[in-house]
Amino acid sequence: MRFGAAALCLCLQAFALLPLQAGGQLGGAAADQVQMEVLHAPQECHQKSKKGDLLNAHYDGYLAADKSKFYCSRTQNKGHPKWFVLGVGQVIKGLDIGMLNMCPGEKRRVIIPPSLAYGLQGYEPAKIPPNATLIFEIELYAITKGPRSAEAFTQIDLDSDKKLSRDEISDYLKKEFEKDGKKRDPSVHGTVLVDIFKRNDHDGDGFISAKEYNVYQHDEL
Ligand SMILES: [Ca+2]
Ligand SMILES: [Ca+2]
Repeated sequence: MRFGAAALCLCLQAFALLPLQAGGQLGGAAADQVQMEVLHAPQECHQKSKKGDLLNAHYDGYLAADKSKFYCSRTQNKGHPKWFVLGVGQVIKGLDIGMLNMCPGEKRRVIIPPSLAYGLQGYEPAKIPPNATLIFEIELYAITKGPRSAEAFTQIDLDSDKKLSRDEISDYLKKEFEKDGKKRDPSVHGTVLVDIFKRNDHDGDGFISAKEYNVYQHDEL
């Protein structure tokens, strides 16, 4: 990974979580590098994102060619930041690479070659043309242990009844937010909590079961 060369220092904002699309053809060396530029680094960083972590982030995506914006997470899902697991192919490869070792509160610009994005085919639903280099601007809000972690589940499940209540997750979030010491609008807590249930409480019973929580791997709980 190289940090931003020249070019592309326009006032771009970028970063998108679109469904992974096949078609990226991995080819030569330099053309397959993700370039990153830290736009804002928090004063303190107690934790850096790693593969398998569950990240909460906002992002905008731009086409490098004409700087047009093709995606903005802030205009979706009532402005709630997106949740996704890093490094498992939930996002395009370039983002799985470009969001590694990131601190909560950090803003980063990532430039992704087509081979690590939507390749020669492009991605029509998002109006991404063939062979497009993409630019994302990412703001990372929170890092939590990913859903693969049985340890994370038992940590949150204070009464050990093998399901996570709203209060338990609320407590957990409070602690996570305290850890990075970042000032947040009080509404963020509620917003994140609602998001978690929306994404995980599939049967709508108000609890996140071990099975619901452990979406990506089923052999740990
Ligand atoms: Ca519980
Ligand atoms: Ca449930």
